[in-house]
This record gives sequence, structure tokens and C-alpha cells, in this order.
Amino acid sequence: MTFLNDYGFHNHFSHLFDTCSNKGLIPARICSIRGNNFYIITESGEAEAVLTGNILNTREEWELPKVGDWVTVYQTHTQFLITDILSRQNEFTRKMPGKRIQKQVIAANIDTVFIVQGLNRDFNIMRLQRYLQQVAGQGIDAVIVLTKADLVNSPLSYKAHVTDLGYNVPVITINNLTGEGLNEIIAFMDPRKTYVMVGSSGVGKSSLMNVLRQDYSQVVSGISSANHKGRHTTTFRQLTLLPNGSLLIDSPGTREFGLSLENSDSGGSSHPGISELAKHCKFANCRHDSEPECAVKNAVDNDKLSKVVYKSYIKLLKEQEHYEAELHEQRKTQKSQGKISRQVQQLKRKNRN
Ligand SMILES: Nc1nc2c(ncn2[C@@H]2O[C@H](COP(=O)(O)OP(=O)(O)OP(=O)(O)O)[C@@H](O)[C@H]2O)c(=O)[nH]1
Ligand SMILES: [Mg+2]
Ligand SMILES: [Zn+2]
Repeated sequence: MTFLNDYGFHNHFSHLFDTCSNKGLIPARICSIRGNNFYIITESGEAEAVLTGNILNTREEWELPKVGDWVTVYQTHTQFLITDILSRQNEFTRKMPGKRIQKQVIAANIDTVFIVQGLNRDFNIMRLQRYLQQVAGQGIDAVIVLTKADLVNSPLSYKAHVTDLGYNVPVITINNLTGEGLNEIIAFMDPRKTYVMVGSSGVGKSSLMNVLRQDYSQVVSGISSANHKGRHTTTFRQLTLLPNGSLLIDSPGTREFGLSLENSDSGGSSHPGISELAKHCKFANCRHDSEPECAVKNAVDNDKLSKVVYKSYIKLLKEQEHYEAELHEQRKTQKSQGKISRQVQQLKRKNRN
């Protein structure tokens, strides 16, 4: 399976495929989804596939195949049918936009998330913290990519603001129009690893995809203006194999990015500095809010931890707890509804006998 290896089909998935699939099935990765059509990559190349009715009717939205998923496929004379998903190594999610308490899977089986912000108007440190909190909470690595470095006077000062957040993530400033800073991004990318870009609309995600898709030697000598003929707002996610051997997913700009973490550790594990401080709080389950002898709050009082970072951290924590509590309620209701309907069925059966 050499071709699929290039797409990240490593031992974990090949083992899963060997143990769970029936004869006649082939493995494939989802590269893009448009409506009911799934664009997949198989050992023999690209193909279009659809879901079997069984998957479509029995699964929650987040359980359906997403870009980055490895799936099992059955090929009939006329079409490719997706019969199942190989269990995900991880999910990069956000809260479903709007009021619903549900996660939305942005992409599956991800090695690193590129959090992209434009330096001219889009730069927002609170939003960066929100992304970082979510990515770290999902156990995925993050790299912060600050685009449009050409439009501000001192890009490095922005870099320092991000470092001050305390998340220990790499920060790269780039100019997509000249390729400046691109070497740094490429240095972070490995062959057969999967990267996904997220960020607001217009920050330069697709521009970055375009420069990375070019032969790297051409990139440093200046980007051709052909890439920048007007705006093209991305409308669907797309996984692409780059010349450097990495897999990169471009996605539409996000307007809302709500937290959708489960089983959160209220001790603050996703902020390295806060989780270190939390070890010294009086209570092991301290929420660093109104508890006495809280090492995190002490650090804020003694200027050892930024008040801004702390405040937004607490706000994010509350949002996360709200999500978890609502989800818990929802599941409880579903469970009791399931129980009632089972009891009704039992009763019907009894009456029949
Ligand atoms: N000056 C400058 N302009 C840039 C840079 N990167 C992108 N742009 C411009 O910004 C605009 C938007 O870029 P896109 O790459 O389409 O943005 P996007 O993040 O893909 O947007 P969505 O697909 O809507 O999410 C385009 O006109 C680009 O030419 C940069 O580094 N510097
Ligand atoms: Mg785009
Ligand atoms: Zn505390």
C-alpha cells in the first residue's frame, strides 16, 4: 500500500483495517465532501463515493465521515460505497454554531492545527487563546501562523504578544505574497502528517495553500501574481498532498469557534503555566475562581500571571463547563427516553403473548 502511505495510511490504520474489514472492502481517505458526494483517495487514485443508507440513518452528525477520516469502501459496478469509518485517532472539533449543544468535527486524524490570523485587521489575542484552549484540550499540536506581515510595521511585536499567552506554541509570521516566512512553516511539516488550517475568512489560508502547493524552489523566488486574482472564499474543506509530502486541509473561514471539550480538566491542563501553578492550589479540584489559597490567583496578584490571560482563561473554562453540563443533561434525557420506549415495547410484547 505505498500510495496510501503517502496519504498517512500508517500502521495504526492498516492494522485497524485488517482487523475490522470484510473481504472485498478497500481502505480510503476522505479528501473532500460536497453535499452527498465524498471525494476519496484509494490505492488506485481519486474516486467519488456515497454513504450506505445504513451509515446515513444510524449515526449522529459527528459520527459521519469527515475530511481526514479513513473509511472502508465497497466498490460495485457503478459506484463506491462507504461502509464504515476506521476509529479516529483524534478529532478537531468546535461547538456546532448556533444554540445547539453538539460538537462539529472540522477534521479527523490531525497531527497539527495551523491557527491562522491576519496581522492587519484580524489579529485578536483572545480569539487565539480560544483556539489554543480547544486544540490543546483535544491533544493536538498547534502552530500559530500570522499572515500579512507586509501590512504592519513590526510583525515581531505581535509574535511577542502571542508568546505572552503562555501556551508554548510556535508562532510564525509570513507574507503570502512574497513567500517570506514560508521556510519556517515548511520546517514544521513532515511527510505523511496531516495539517489543518483554521481562522477567519480572508486571513490568507487558501493563499498559503497555494504557495505551499507550488514547488518550494519557486516559492522563495517570489510568488506569481496568478495566485492572487481576486478573492475566492473557500466553501468546502479539501485535503491536499503537498510537494513536500505533507497533507494540508484548507477550510472555509470560521465565524464562531465555540469550545466543545468533554471531560475537561478544571485544573487547567491545557495552559502549561496555569496547570503548573494549579499543583500548588489548596484544593486539588480548584477552579481558580473564588476558592481560598489559590496559587493561580496569587500569581495574578503578584504579577506572575497576566490578568488578561487569566480572566479569559476563566471565561473559557466556564463556557466549557456549560457545554459539558448541557451535554450531560441531553444524554440523560436521551437515555431515559430510550428506557421508556424499551419499557413500552416490552409491555406491548407481553400483552401480545
Ligand atoms: N498583503 C497580503 N495579502 C494577503 C496575504 N495573504 C493573503 N492575502 C490576500 O488576502 C485575501 C484573502 O486571502 P484568502 O487566501 O482567500 O483567504 P482565506 O483565509 O482562504 O479566506 P476564506 O476562504 O474566506 O476563509 C486575498 O486577496 C489574498 O491575496 C499576505 O500575506 N499579505
Ligand atoms: Mg480560503
Ligand atoms: Zn486555584
